[in-house]
Amino acid sequence: MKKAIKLICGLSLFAFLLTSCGGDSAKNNTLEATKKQGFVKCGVSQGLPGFSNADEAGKWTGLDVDVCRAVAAAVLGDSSKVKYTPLSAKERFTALQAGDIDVLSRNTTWTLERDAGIGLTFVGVNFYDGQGFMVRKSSGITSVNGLNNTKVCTNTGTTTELNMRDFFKSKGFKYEPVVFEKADEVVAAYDSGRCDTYTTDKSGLAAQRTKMKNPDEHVVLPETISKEPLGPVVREGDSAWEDVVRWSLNVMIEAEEYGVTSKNIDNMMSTENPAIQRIIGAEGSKTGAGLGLDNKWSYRIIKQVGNYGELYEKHVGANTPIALPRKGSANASWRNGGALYAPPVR
Ligand SMILES: N[C@@H](CCC(=O)N[C@@H](CS)C(=O)NCC(=O)O)C(=O)O
Repeated sequence: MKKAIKLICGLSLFAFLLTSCGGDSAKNNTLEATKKQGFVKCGVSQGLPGFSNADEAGKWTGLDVDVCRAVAAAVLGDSSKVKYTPLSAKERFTALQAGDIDVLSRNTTWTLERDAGIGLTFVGVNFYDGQGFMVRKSSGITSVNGLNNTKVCTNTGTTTELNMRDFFKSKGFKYEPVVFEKADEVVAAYDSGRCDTYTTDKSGLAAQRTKMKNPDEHVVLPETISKEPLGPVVREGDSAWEDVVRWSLNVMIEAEEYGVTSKNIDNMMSTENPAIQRIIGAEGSKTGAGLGLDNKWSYRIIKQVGNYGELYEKHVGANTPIALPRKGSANASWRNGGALYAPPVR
């Protein structure tokens, strides 16, 4: 009798596992689900120029947007096959956990707790950043050491909020946090004078400054108080999808390192250099097999989206309103003294 009960329990547990796994198959096999649905479900910000921002016609552009475009080019053959979901900082992780999006590419800092503690996985870094403070020039503040007894505007659900606490505590400074969920509310509050300072990632400060009434009236203080490696995130436990997103990013970084651009890739098809042959998916290269893709996945990314350097210049480089200097920063290639370093495509 006991044996029979055990058997029944065992069988029903097995059946339960089968059905519950089956029910979640779209979330566990995102690559196949994406091929079927025909678009990449991409979580972006609610509007951060240079990173993820929609124009009046609803067209999304930016360095973070291009990660999703690259995945779409690799998996679906067309970088435009992306459905964008704008998310606040607070909403972003639950949207990914719930399967509302399959890639979160939204100025998100890679931290231990986020990577190891909430069922998510960071696949790399597409922008090395750090937290800073903006003040009105008229305040006369020229360093973070002048921030005692200030009102500080920032976003909730961010590393910014946590670093802000650590910073003021470590300095022994008094401050009053003024916190909002939506970034536009933070900008509006600071711009209208409700706060003495606005703190976020330095890239975010440069981007949000473009939305202010008089951008020239503000200055970003020189100090950087934290490390904010920003990168794309996927759900934990779906390694096929994780690999596709990771290598879509890596190949854009490698392409720059080997001088392959969206403009010259077609002329490079006859190259004799084996490393370049692999990066561009030239005849005989087999990089797609392990990813569950064809061997032209990387060609399409570089041709349709571009290499990392092209994207950087287009979205946040010196000739854009964001104007984030790359030279001398961690975002320079490791060959030029930066931290940008992709594992080899081979
Ligand atoms: N990198 C930080 C901060 C990210 C963050 O949400 N920053 C705000 C301020 S720049 C933002 O993205 N705003 C744009 C938006 O919410 O649309 C994090 O991952 O927590």
